[in-house]
Amino acid sequence: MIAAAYDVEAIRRDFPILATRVRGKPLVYLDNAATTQKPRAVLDAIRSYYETLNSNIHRGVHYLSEAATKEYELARAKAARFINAPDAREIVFTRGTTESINLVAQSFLRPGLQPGDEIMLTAMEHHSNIVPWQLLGAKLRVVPISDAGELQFPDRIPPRVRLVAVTHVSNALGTVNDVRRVCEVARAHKVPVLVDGAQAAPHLRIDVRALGCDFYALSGHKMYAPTGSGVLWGRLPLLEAMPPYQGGGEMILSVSFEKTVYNKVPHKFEAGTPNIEGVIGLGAAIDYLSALGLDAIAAHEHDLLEYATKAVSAVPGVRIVGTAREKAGALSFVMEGVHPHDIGTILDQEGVAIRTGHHCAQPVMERFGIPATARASFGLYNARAEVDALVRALHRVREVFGG
Ligand code: 7TS
Repeated sequence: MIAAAYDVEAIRRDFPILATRVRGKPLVYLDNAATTQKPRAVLDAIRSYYETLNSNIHRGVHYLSEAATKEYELARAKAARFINAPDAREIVFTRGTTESINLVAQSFLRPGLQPGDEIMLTAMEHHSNIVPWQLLGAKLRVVPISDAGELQFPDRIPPRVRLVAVTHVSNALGTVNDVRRVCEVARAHKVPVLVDGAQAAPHLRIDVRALGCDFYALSGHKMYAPTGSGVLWGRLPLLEAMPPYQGGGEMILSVSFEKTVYNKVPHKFEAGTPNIEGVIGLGAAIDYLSALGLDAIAAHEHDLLEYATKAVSAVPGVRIVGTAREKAGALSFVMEGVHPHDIGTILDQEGVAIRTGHHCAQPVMERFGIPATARASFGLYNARAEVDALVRALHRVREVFGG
């Protein structure tokens, strides 16, 4: 049985920071959608890189440079396997989802964009899947969501739409979107699809081939890897046809003042010295996730989310925001008569870390007619006892606010 083999207490010991005490109480870290903690395997990989391999990659003929290059490229192969990409050259290392989306906006969409062209996105996007398209001056066509927070994706795509940009999992609602269906509809209209996988990659097994998308963006730091590491996956012919995003070293084959020849994919998109230790750390995080198994992680987190949904809903005055049938990772809620920031502050006194605010998804707040929510978000190391601590702390909030 997968569930029996999933030993959350043993897993917790892999994460040194989880032993932290906050104001004399054990840390209950439920802000994983913002960033996840790092296992010792990732911390060790970074340290080992600096102690045994540190040098610049792709350019040296000496031992260290070759060894570091090998590790860096090994991480690319691991990332490709992790999302079932057909070819490791389709993995572009970026500093995260935000940069991945901006790269597609500037390099894929900007050339050839005509006045009146549209981008189709959804009412549950994070700002980083809205603003890069606005920077292009493109018209946004917004797919609505239901009161439960489910996507109401149409069967047809209007003729001026040049790209569909959709989040796989909503950071504010926890909704898991049926991205496969979105891609099917888009393909029938020959419109490419970019998937924002920032909140999906830590929780679900990602298979870009099965999804049928054209671009997939993710952030390392949300999947137990260092900050400043991330991936843009794109179909090879698309990447090959795209101009470089930034100019500099590494992305060229030859440079003269008359003519510069760009390097091949993916190096064409990795100008300058990259975040070598971040990428190597991402490789270690992928190993760690793969060893636990994405299906086992998903099953554990699903159990936790169901348990939390029941327990949090039972606190007087609490209303869950986002009640889609398919959810992962995040539980957003509001409490009658209490501002979410006050919930967050009182929870912090109890050692419970959650996020409060609009979660960089202001259109979602507008859709539900609220300024903000409190959000508990779960990771592979969270335990039911931590949900109990959250609920105890929420009762404390009620006491303080006289409920
Ligand atoms: N897309 C989604 C769906 C996200 O949740 C986030 C970050 C991003 C993109 C941007 O990722 P980055 O790594 O490039 O910053 N979301 C959150 C959050 O929910 N709380 O803090 C950051």
